[in-house]
Amino acid sequence: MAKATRGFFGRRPAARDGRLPPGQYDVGDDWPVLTAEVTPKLATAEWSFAVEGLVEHPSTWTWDEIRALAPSTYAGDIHCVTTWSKLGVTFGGVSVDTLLEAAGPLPAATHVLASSHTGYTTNLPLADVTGGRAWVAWEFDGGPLPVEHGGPARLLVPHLYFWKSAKWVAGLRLLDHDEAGFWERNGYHDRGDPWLEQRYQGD
Ligand SMILES: Nc1nc2c(c(=O)[nH]1)N[C@H]1C(S)=C(S)[C@@H](COP(=O)(O)O)O[C@H]1N2
Ligand SMILES: [Mo]
Repeated sequence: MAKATRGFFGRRPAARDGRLPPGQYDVGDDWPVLTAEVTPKLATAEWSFAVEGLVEHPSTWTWDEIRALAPSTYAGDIHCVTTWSKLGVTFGGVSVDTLLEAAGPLPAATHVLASSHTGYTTNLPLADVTGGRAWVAWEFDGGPLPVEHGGPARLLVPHLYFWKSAKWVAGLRLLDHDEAGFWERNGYHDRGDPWLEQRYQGD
């Protein structure tokens, strides 16, 4: 028996998808739901989005007003700190840049505190929600964003762990300091970069 064939039929480890950050696995078609509070049933007529705090023009958009803004889409991946990633998804909505352009951040603004209509909060450096890297999203893969995933609309900051993407988002408050949100007060990292595995405070 030729020695050279040995191992040819053996199992090779599957190549790891380069889109997966360290410690993450691909959920495929599943989309786990992670919600700390009771899922709210928000009619679009009750929904609004506000940009306030350190801005020149505090601004609020109704559902119809925000949907009339220039549309923007994200096509890529999302990563939850509980180690699942979902690859090759598409979200539609408006770029946070468009909303901040209208409100006019003051030079002192360095951070934002995002809040939900349910009271959930999460903090981010202002630089992480500007430069085409953050959205208020109401479409997923061409359909309306399901309510359990934050519909009518959620924040989407896909380059950070998904807890930064507040579901049922109500607005952004611009601050001159970092202010911990819900999970951050409970031990999660202030920034949450999945490529640096910034899962917990101190990582
Ligand atoms: N309002 C609100 N937003 C939230 C959460 C939450 O509990 N409440 N969980 C966060 C976490 S930990 C994750 S991983 C994602 C989960 O979004 P999904 O349920 O659509 O997968 O939403 C984030 N946004
Ligand atoms: Mo999460």
